Amino acid sequence: MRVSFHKSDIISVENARIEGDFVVTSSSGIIEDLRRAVLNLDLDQVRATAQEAVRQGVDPVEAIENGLSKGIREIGHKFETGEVFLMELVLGSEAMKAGIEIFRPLLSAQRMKRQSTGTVVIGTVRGDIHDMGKNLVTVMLEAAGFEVTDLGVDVSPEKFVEQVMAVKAHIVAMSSLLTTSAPEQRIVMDALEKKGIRRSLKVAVGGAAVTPQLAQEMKADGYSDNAVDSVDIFKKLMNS
Ligand code: B12
Repeated sequence: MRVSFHKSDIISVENARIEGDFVVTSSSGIIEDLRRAVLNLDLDQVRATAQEAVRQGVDPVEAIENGLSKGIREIGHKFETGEVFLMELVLGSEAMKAGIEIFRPLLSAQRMKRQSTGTVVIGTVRGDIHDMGKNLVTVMLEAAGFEVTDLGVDVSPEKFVEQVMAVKAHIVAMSSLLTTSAPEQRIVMDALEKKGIRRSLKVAVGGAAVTPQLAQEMKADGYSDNAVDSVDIFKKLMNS
């Protein structure tokens, strides 16, 4: 929502900007500040803005998806075009993590109120160490009541299969951000097939290296390009 006031009417407004003669305040202002703070690689600013967002009661999911995540993706784009280097990528991800840590208690609090929705084993596939998207999906699933075993990053197909069997998972979820690691998802599915358990569970894939087409080709049961939709998709998978 965007609301404008004439400058003369304003005594004090949180989260407002001057545009010409008007002061514009919007609930998305602080979210935009979060995006910018990540983009500026400014850890302190990210923390301060995230704390302010919590204080103002901004939806943590929106703040993460439309603020922090947008910032880090823009850095990724700049990395791709050679405008920034690996160091900036690292610093940007540190800034994003710092922000997520501030919102995490709010997301975890939602989890306390719910009953178990299903059991999920999640991990980033072998050869890939990107974990922020996976962590976000994990936090969101937990907040929605799923019991999640997070295997971390660089997870071998054997480890996926072992854990799926150990916790009798309903869904196995794999994240991949590198084009070189995306084929690993298929390898895990083949390993599940070999063990005879592929049909008794659902497979969800995601991460920047996965497209809807790729997910379809590898016969995954679910795909999403964001943590919010992932929850709906996982709930649907539980009922299918
Ligand atoms: C941050 C980052 C890093 C950080 C990772 C820190 C960390 N702890 O994760 C660091 C600096 C370590 C890093 C390293 C590298 N990176 Co990097 N990195 C990124 C960057 C900028 C952002 C990734 C991110 O965190 N996004 C924010 C999160 C929230 O979004 P997300 O991961 O997409 O996740 C969302 C959805 O995809 C979905 N989702 C994710 N997983 C799953 C799983 C399931 C089951 C579901 C349903 C949904 C889902 O929900 C999430 C939440 O909304 C991307 C650029 C990009 N556009 O993705 C490059 C990028 C992925 N990296 C890239 C590269 C090349 C590398 C390096 C090889 C660089 C190097 N020369 O060393 C190394 C790889 C090391 C390795 N072996 O893995 C390339 C990959 C290119 C390619 N096509 O393969 C990218 C695309 C940058 C680019 N444009 O060139 N990287």
